[in-house]
Amino acid sequence: MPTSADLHRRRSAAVARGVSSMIPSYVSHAGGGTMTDVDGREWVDFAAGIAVTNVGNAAPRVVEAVRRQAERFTHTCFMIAPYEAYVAVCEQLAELTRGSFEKRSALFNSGAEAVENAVKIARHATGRQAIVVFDHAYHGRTNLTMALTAKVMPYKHGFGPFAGEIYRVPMSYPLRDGRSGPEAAALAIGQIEKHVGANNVAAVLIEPIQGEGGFVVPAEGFLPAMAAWSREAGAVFIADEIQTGFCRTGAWFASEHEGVEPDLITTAKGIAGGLPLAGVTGRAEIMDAVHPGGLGGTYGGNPIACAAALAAIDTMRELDLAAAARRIAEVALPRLHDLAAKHAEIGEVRGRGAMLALELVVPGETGVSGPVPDPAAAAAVAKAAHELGLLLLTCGTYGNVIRLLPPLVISDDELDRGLGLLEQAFATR
Ligand code: PLZ
Repeated sequence: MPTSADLHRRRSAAVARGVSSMIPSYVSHAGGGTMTDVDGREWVDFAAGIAVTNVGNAAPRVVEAVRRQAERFTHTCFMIAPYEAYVAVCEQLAELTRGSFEKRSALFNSGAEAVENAVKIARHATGRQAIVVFDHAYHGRTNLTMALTAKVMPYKHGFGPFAGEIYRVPMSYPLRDGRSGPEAAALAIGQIEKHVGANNVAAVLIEPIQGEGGFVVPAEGFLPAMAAWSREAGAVFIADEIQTGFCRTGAWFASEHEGVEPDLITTAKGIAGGLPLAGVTGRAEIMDAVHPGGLGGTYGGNPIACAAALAAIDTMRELDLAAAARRIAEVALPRLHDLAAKHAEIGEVRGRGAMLALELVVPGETGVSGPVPDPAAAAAVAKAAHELGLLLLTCGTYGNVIRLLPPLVISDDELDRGLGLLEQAFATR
């Protein structure tokens, strides 16, 4: 097998520079809570491929389902010749998402594509154009979703012009705005009414816990207030659960924690154990407002990806991975709080279930938007972690947040090892 160094040389001559990788090691195999590189080194996985392999990498049921489906047929295009697995995934999405109303789903390939389609559907159903998004939001890298995404570097820099009729309002960010949920919602709503007008809003689009933007958990009451305002305004309330979905936060979907029933929800990542699949699910009258043939794509709801999703969902049910995510929080949070007590640069420990974060700041310094972010410290901790064999990601508008996203099937021993490496990374960086 070629070494990582060999592969890196080949890569430099063949792969575009714009596509970068966090670590210089190439993967050989992965499963449970670990990944092994081609040089034979084992890593503890606190990344899960950015919240994708919730059921673990190469999860046995997923592997078997993929193999079986690949042997029967690999592709027909659902718009040409339909098949059961697509229908079954849509049935599962209706069952697993909140709300006792009639639901419909459509399947796509990536998170960004799901978000684009949710926007298309909301605009079509309401006959309105304006889309409200939030500070620190991340919704993808396609042209429309770049416009919906807040952060310029690296996502938007030099890639404009961007799509129109997108309006950004402040997000509830307890560490930085000090506002209660209802206060933060009042501020956002005031701006929408002033700058957009309630009657022009097609959709309010929000991540119930922001992912790339910094694992920002809005203050209690913010999401319900935004959902209620949306309903009142006749706008579609869309929860982007692409990163938070499929048991990640200790529930099937993060909007459940505050009893919010989104009109539409976008899913991807964890849905199919690593195969590319995404969905838009929601109220039948909104979804079905679109004319036949108005939604689609060559690969959307590919049969192998759908088979993988059904197996992944089975696994989540049978192993009760929502409970596993809550248990990861129970084990990790005390350790993270202890770490924060030792390292003054940890300004906040936050998150839900197996979506946990440490926000790093300059101790004792406050700027216009709260504690001064320390992205250099986050980068140094991540680098030290990588040297120690821990796959650890950063995130945040300011790049100063360390995030923990282990596969939900990580063993107690692997979790303990990973947390130990994180502690060591803080001590040695
Ligand atoms: N919505 C909430 O988290 C993807 C992006 C990583 P795609 N997040 C990881 C990167 O740098 O590209 C994401 C998300 C939320 C939408 C998306 C987009 O999903 O499957 O990457 O298109």
